[in-house]
Amino acid sequence: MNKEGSEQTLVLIKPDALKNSLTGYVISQLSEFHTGLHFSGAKIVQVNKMLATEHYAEHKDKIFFPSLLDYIMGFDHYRDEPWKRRVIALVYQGPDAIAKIRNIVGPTDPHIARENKPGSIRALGTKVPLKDSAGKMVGERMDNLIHASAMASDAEREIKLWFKPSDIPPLMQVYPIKVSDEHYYFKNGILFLTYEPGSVCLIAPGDCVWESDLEALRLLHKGLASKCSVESVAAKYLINENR
Ligand code: 3AN
Repeated sequence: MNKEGSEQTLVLIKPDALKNSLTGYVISQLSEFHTGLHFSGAKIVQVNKMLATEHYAEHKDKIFFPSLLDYIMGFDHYRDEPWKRRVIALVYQGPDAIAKIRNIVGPTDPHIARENKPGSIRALGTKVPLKDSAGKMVGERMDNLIHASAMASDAEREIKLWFKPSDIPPLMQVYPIKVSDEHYYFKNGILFLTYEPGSVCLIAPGDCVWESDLEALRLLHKGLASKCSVESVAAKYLINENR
């Protein structure tokens, strides 16, 4: 929460919403007129497996997890059009942003949304049967058009996963930032302080980064335990990078 008592929340307009041309509708439902909130970040993201896995980490043991990754990566809705596989990631900001947006978004399950919260965005979603290799139904996946952070700790984790500080205007930044005085390179899940052939430079000296990311990288590079994984820091620096 910032000085004016406002908070930020992450919204993802997912591939099923894009495919059904619901982007304008969703943004209109969440407009300042309806919510009193403001955009503080926006980007079009082709979601890779690392980002999808980190975003849905809490569901990694669920039966629907592999299917959930395919869904957010756009494989299901744009099977033959890989260039259309994207989500729109947005940060909304203002008093009670998390609760206000969740209220308009509605319940996770689109059938329950239709029953209990008609008019909510997810009431327009659907459920997809999941089958095993023998064709037996083993569960369902909820294609519910939109993701919205559920609570403050989720919002912080998710915004820091999808956005760098420089993606958000300085006067709207809520979470502490720090200037790095080190290089951090990343290759095959390993961090390096100096360039390794084939590695990607995530952070260079002078870059403004989330303070919590910098603390995590310092610990992880020393082989110590950290609150978050190296992938959860690296994922945002690899967004839309073609490697
Ligand atoms: P929400 O998106 O409402 O915060 P989460 O975080 O529990 O709900 O779930 C993330 C996503 O995982 C949902 N949007 C939905 O697509 C999928 N999901 C959650 N629970 C289930 C479930 N029981 N069966 C199938 N898919 C689910």
